[in-house]
Amino acid sequence: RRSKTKPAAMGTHTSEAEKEMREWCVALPKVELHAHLNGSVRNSTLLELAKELGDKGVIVFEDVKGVIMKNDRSLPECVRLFDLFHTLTTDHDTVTRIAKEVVGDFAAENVVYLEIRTTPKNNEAKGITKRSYMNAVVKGLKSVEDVDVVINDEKLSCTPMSVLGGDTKRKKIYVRLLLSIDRHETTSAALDTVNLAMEMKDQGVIGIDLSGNPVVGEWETYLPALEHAKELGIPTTIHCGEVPNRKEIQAMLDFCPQRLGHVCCLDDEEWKKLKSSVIPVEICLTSNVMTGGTPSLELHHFADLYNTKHPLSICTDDSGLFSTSLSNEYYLAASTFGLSKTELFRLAQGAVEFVFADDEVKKSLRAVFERAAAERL
Ligand code: 6MZ
Repeated sequence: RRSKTKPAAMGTHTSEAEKEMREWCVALPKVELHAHLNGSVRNSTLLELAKELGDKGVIVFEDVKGVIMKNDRSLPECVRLFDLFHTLTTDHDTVTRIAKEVVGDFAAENVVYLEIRTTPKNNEAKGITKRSYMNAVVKGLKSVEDVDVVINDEKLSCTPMSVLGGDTKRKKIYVRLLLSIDRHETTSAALDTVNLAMEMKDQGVIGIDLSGNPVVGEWETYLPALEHAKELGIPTTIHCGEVPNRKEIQAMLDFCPQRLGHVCCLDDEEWKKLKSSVIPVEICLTSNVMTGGTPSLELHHFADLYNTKHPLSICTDDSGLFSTSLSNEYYLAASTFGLSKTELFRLAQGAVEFVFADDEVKKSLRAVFERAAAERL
């Protein structure tokens, strides 16, 4: 295994300067485009859920506690961990609870627009269908109490954007949902997910993601569903190149999704192709270091993409799993690559152009950043 520098230990600022910069990164309005619901659950919630299942004898709490609290995981370990997470979270009430908490956590650090992605799951034994799973997620978004959550355009019309991201006591956040196709799924299951996305358009569902264990499955299995999404006008984002896979990476670039996630293991030719495609990339610094997609933060491909002005957006991937936050990811970009506040601000602002939401939402978000610029810079 390659040696790693833990992102949390990085930083060139003195502690006072670091503190000030960290606070600035929290205050900065931010757009989150790559966050998996079950990867963003608080450790405290996972532990509480594990304790309940431990008391019922379903799992051995002490074993699970050790796994949840372990840091520094390889990609295969992460994938296995998700099976455990799903055991803990997959019932309707818990799905509602975690959706509510995750949105609240992002809003608390001044995320003004959040695209949260999750894999709709059938679980016959628990009476769960893909549709009922998603209804539980939407219920969670609607039950956030201390933050105004804007999940569709109707609500938008009665939500004055003048207060979004501003200094009012009550925070507001746009939330949109992406339905993930898991790489374990069959073509028919993947098509079901795309059709469900279409059915739930008026409930904040806005796009399709392809994710899951990158060494499992074949591109040809998901292609019909991704093409169906394209025909229906549903935007797609694809996990690409988490592990080297020439044929698949080429096919993904040829498919031309609206966005790509990760792009860690590209060779020179794929790199050229990506850059000429100008497809925006969702950058997940901590995640890529933790899972070994990149050898260290300093060697992360962010620097190259940033220097060549490739469209990108800083994201968390799995803030719970990797003990990070979007503010921390911005801080790491600054401390590792020497970005100034102005450059960080432009990065955050630039992400508005890659959201899947419509032009009205974009317009409002642009105004949020303009106001923030007038106030802070
Ligand atoms: C690939 C990932 C991932 O959908 O149950 N997921 N897929 N690479 C990653 N990088 C570390 N992180 C998360 O959220 C958890 C699911 O998201 C995908 C995996 O399929 C995982 O099971 P949901 O809400």
